[in-house]
This record gives sequence, C-alpha cells and structure tokens, in this order.
Amino acid sequence: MRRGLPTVVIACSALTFAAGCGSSGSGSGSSSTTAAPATTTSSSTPSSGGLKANTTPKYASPSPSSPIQSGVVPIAYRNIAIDPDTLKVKVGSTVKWTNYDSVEHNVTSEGGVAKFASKDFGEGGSYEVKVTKPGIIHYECTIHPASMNGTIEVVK
Ligand SMILES: [Cu+2]
Repeated sequence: MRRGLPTVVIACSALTFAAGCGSSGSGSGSSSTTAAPATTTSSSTPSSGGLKANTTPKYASPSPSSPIQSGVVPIAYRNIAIDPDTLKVKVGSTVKWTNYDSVEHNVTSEGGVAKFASKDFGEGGSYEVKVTKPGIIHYECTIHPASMNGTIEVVK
C-alpha cells in the first residue's frame, strides 16, 4: 500500500510547477510571472548633477530621415519595449499596436495632438488609433513607462 505514495508525491511536485497540483487552485488568475529576468535597473548613484533616475519616459524623437509611413502602420510591443518607438506617419494613417509579450500592456497618450487610452491587453491583443491631426503624439504603456514610451510624428 505505502509503496505507491512516494511516486504520487513526486509526480505531484513535478506537476505543481505547471498546474498547481492539488493546491486547491481556483486561483483568481493572478498569474505571477516568475520568469521576468528583472533587468536590474540599478540606480547607481547618479552623481552627475541634476540627472533624474531612469524611471521617467524619454519620448525619443523620430529622426529627420525616417520615412513617412501611411495606411496601417504597425508597432510591436515586445520584451517590455516598443518597436519602433518613434514613427512618422501621414495624417489619416492608422497606428496599430500589437502585444507580443506574455504580460499585459496598454497604449496611453501623454500629450500632443491626439488623446487616447487603451485598456490593458495581453499577448496577441492589439489597439488602433487613427491619427487625424498633424503634430507630435507622446504615448506610453502606463504599466512600464520607463521602457515603453514612444513618439509619433504626424505630418500632412
Ligand atoms: Cu507595458
């Protein structure tokens, strides 16, 4: 009788990793992502005068030579980053963000000629905005603003 027990225990602990074996699961979907390699943003004493810690969005500008895109212009959310994080698009274009990460992101404007805010969306989710006014749009993922902020320059 007893002999079977250890085997079961082992199988169980192996399963726990993936499926939470018998641990009265019914979890409320709070997926604790253990993987995240925690890019240790060691704020190592910025002794250079007045520089703030690296936690605020930077909003890079599109380079003057970057092409002006139109139609549906894709942006990838991947590895807690935005690719590309700067864009030049023509008025009337649709910018489409797609999330390729296993964590949720959002698209939230932070000033400029357009105002929008998506819900948090998970892997495979996407969000679209049609830009109708020329000018600069800054946006970020409010969950990861330090590494996920971008700029769209809308041109006529
Ligand atoms: Cu995010």
